[in-house]
Amino acid sequence: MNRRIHQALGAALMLALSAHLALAQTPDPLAAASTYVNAPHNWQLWFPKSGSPMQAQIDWLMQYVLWIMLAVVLFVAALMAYVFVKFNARANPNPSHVTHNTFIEVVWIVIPTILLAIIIIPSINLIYYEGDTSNPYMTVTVTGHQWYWEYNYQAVPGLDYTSYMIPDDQIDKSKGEIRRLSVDHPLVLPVGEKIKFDITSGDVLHGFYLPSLGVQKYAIPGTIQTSWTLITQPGTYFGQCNQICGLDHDAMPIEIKAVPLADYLAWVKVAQANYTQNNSSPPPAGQLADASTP
Ligand SMILES: [Cu+2]
Repeated sequence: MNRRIHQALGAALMLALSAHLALAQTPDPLAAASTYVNAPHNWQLWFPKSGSPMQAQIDWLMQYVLWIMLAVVLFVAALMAYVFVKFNARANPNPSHVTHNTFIEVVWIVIPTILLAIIIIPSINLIYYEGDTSNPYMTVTVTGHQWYWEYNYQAVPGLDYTSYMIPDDQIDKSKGEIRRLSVDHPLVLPVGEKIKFDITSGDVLHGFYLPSLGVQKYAIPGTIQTSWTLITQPGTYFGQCNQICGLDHDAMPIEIKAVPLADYLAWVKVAQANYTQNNSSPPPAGQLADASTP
């Protein structure tokens, strides 16, 4: 008897507790994005830590070419040092009159050709990889304005909002905001999905530049440039407008909150209520991906 009462009491307590928790926790769909912050830091060298396969490949190619270049520079510097020491007028007063050496001439054509070939093959592969915007999960139209960004989620009716830098005197460091980088409404994207960007401008040239994701495209009035990304890890990523676009060019950073797909879909519902003018019910989750692309 006692045991039954205990069980019933325990069950009632658990029920009350879970109901209380459900009420107390209004889950923030963007919470996962604050677990990892990919931001530039003072005295940074090399590229930022890559957040997408494209940036990982760009970083790899940069270092691959860099080491080849270093080897060439060291080899040429050593040859020149050898010539300066061995064949200067004092050390070698009677110079040789040889003007041709077929073997050396073949070598200095063939070796640079091989070097160029081993650089150009991964370069062209990467160019094609960067240009392949086919079959995205979703497409966002990015429009540069003087001086803010506008994001339009093509597959979510009415989801179109602007993103302004938070002014220096309103930065709240306790919320993890970063001066000159954090914005009022970040671009929210799902991780692990291919995202296409249609990049354009409403006024002058801007640049949509996301260093840690390997995206850099000019935003040009009257035309659309495309790029894409696939963010591998939930987190906050930053970019900048990198075309001198006028007085407040420095005040149009890009902030991306990358979250798991389920959180992204939850955010879309919140965003539709807040960022769109028509508060109609959101489409089913399956329709949030591009319907237009095959
Ligand atoms: Cu700009």
